[in-house]
Amino acid sequence: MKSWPSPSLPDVPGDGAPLHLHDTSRNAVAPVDAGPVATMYVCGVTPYDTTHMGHAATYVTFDLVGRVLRDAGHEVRYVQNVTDVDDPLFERAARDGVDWEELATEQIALFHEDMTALSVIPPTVYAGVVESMPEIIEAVEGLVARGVTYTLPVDAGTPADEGGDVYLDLSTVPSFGSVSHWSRAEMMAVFADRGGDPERPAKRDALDPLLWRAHRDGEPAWDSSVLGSGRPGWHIECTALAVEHLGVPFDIQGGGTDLTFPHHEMSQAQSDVLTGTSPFARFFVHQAMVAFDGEKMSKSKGNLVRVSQLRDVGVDPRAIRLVLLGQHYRSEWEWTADLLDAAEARLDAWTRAVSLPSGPSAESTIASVRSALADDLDSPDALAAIDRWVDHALTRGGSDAHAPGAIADLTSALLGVDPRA
Ligand code: 5CA
Ligand code: ZN
Repeated sequence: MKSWPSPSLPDVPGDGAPLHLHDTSRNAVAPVDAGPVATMYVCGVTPYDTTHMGHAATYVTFDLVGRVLRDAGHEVRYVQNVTDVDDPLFERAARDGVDWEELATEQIALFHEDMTALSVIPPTVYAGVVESMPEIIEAVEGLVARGVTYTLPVDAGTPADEGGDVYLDLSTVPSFGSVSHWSRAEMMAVFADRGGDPERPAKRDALDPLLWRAHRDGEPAWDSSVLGSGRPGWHIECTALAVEHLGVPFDIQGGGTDLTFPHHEMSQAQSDVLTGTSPFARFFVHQAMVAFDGEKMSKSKGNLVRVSQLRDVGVDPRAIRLVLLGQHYRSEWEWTADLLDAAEARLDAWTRAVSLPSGPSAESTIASVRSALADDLDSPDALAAIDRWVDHALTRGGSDAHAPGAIADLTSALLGVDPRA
């Protein structure tokens, strides 16, 4: 699938520091230690009600990861999916009386406009489910061939050998639980809300994930000679795309904390039995939830602030990006109008300072920004370092004629904000 245009990435003199990130599966901050090509998979949108500030926070966080890795000398191979086949998309299309494919197409275009406005570097591979169906079907068939699945009839009267719903048998996966480390009670508490079907009769384990859903009237379906007609479950989409486009284990699996369980736990479980290799990813990195009106911002609750709504009323997308960067990715926070006002004032000060003919030396600021970001993406600390240079430039001035341009290049390359007017 076509993605969006890349922002310009100026050179910053010297080398960035090696990136350290928090890994959910170890519950610790550790050096990423990637090879020359760092590999990252970030879970993409289900294309409806996009792009809200929670989505934007997630994609800006992993954009920052990519920028820091590039600055430290790595090439970045970045895969992102689009969940353009799944129940929530079909349900929204049915509710609104629109065609699901049209809804997806329109929302994907809006997401691209928002990502472009927010200066997010596009992924190397950007893949939807519809266009990736052969690889996804091959992954489900591979699991069936390994004998780790079982099939339930669509209704009790249909024999299972006429095609049915295929589940992964989690008892065949020794590593299950090693991403989230949640107790069974914790898993059961969220499973149904997060796309699972614990109540389905005859499942061997209530938590077994659906790999293939046999065709039902009114639902789109694809053909497989092994599985019959149907469509893939949610988690296998990301397993198949990561295995296909990165290979396992890859360096960083990203997404919001709402994906820790079941999505990333199941993605790894499926990959481990499919490939015979564990783990799925060396780091599982999770963006904390962004709230609005006192609750997690979510499509199902409808408490959304969309990037496009703010753009439509003339808000500078650089100010939106500065709001997002002003929060550490591992802290939950709530969107407010005051945060946007403060970010607009910050952007204005940065613009005035980088427009000066000279300023104080940029050298120590470059070093501070690099070390803040390498330390588990401390973007608030990086912004504070820029603020100190800006404050100095505006109040006391400086004699370095290269410094204003060097600071603008620094914020453009590492933070994705070009303050030049
Ligand atoms: N298509 C799946 C992933 S395979 C999905 O979760 N789509 S989504 O549209 O619901 O979310 C897209 C991304 O935004 C996911 O990484 C999700 O974890 C993240 N996200 C959703 N809501 C929030 C929020 N309130 N705060 C932070 N991140 C969020
Ligand atoms: Zn995913």
